[in-house]
Amino acid sequence: MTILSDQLHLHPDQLGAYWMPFTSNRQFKAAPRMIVQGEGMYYTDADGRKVLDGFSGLWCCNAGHCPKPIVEAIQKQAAVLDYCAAFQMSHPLAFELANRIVEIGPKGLGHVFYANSGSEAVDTALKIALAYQRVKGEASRTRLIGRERGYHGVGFGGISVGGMVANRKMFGAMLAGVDHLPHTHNLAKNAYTKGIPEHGVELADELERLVALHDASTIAAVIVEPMAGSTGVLLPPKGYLKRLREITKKHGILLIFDEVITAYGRMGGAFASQVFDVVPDMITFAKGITSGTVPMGGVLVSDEIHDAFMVGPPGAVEFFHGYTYSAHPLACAAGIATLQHYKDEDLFARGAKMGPVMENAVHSLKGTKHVIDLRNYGLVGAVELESRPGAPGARAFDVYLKCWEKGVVLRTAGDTVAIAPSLIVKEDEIGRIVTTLREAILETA
Ligand code: PXG
Repeated sequence: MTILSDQLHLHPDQLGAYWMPFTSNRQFKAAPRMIVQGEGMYYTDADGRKVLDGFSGLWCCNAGHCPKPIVEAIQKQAAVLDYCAAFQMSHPLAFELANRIVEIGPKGLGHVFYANSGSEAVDTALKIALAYQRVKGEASRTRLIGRERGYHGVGFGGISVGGMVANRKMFGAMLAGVDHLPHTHNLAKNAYTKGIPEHGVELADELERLVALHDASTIAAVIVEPMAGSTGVLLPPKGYLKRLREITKKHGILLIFDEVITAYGRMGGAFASQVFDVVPDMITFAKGITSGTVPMGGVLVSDEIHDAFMVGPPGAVEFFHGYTYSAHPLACAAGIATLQHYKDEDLFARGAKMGPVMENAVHSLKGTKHVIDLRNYGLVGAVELESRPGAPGARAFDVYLKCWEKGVVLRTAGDTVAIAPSLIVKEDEIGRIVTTLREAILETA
């Protein structure tokens, strides 16, 4: 059936062709939540209703929806250079954006390898890690270490090092030689912590146990999210990331921070690495680099790793990896305009300034029915609800649907409801998000 592009209300028969990702397709298609426009903090749905976006799209629209300078840069670029081959040739915007990313990143990470999503960025970083160990003459270092409850996208590399059972169990053996650190979520000790939890630094020492088991000479890299987002906003215990850095360094193991969510203002700075003062060997990014406007991802790589590849005959390809759309001109134009916009509007500082507002608002939910924990850092809040017996995630999803009906969109991870508004959010909007959430929780069985 042909659908007219200006048709807002689709017939149920028209909904079947699109198999939606990470979605309860039948639930959605019975009562679609169809968005037709975005502006600032708000979506407009197909009924013309304004919905407050409390989740920056999916942790990505850090500058809000359709910011004018970014929109204009994309429009302009589309008419000037639509595409240019990514291999053995390039265009100036790719270099300009790389320089800008390096400029705001941690010292010593001087190179950018582009991808088109967080998943591709993760697989790229894992491949760089393996190839680096090999070019350095340590080809026995083939193991990759992830963490339970980690999310690193949906490529085979990402699900292998990831630690979410639903994302792994259907897909066979995945990558060989992967092991996992324990997750750091500890309600018994850290419930209702404001900011960084006090207990759990010793969980980083589990890496020593894995080294003792496998031997350092077999381990290429460790990958963790500085703050695990998708599995329910799990913050690093005090001293944990520093300890991981010390242990990886001691054993010649690379440390990769997956900053797909935490980069570009979410934690109150350009990268969580800077906010937490721990410099890894590589950082993966995506989402906020273009404020969600055009797909883009990438890996920020240390000089040491990059330089190790720059050997051999000058005409040789140094790294056999890349995508047709690596450094796509539209994405680069969007990225440059986005970083400029963050700077012009001082949005990282604005996000940091709103952090205490988020903290107070989220922790005001203490004592509300079903609530068993409240967490926050930067412009992120999380409300963990007690699961219904035998139905994990169901209660939070009901709350999500009630919030949608009330005109606020959030996101669930299991029975945790996550809040992550754009960096442009105002105090009263944070207030409205939390008030709506409280009402929705109280109305939920
Ligand atoms: N790494 C991390 C840390 C992520 O959060 C990815 C990799 C994969 O990115 P792509 O662009 O391939 O999707 C992500 C993505 C949620 C949610 O509800 C989180 C993500 C995506 C969609 C929903 O928390 N993170």
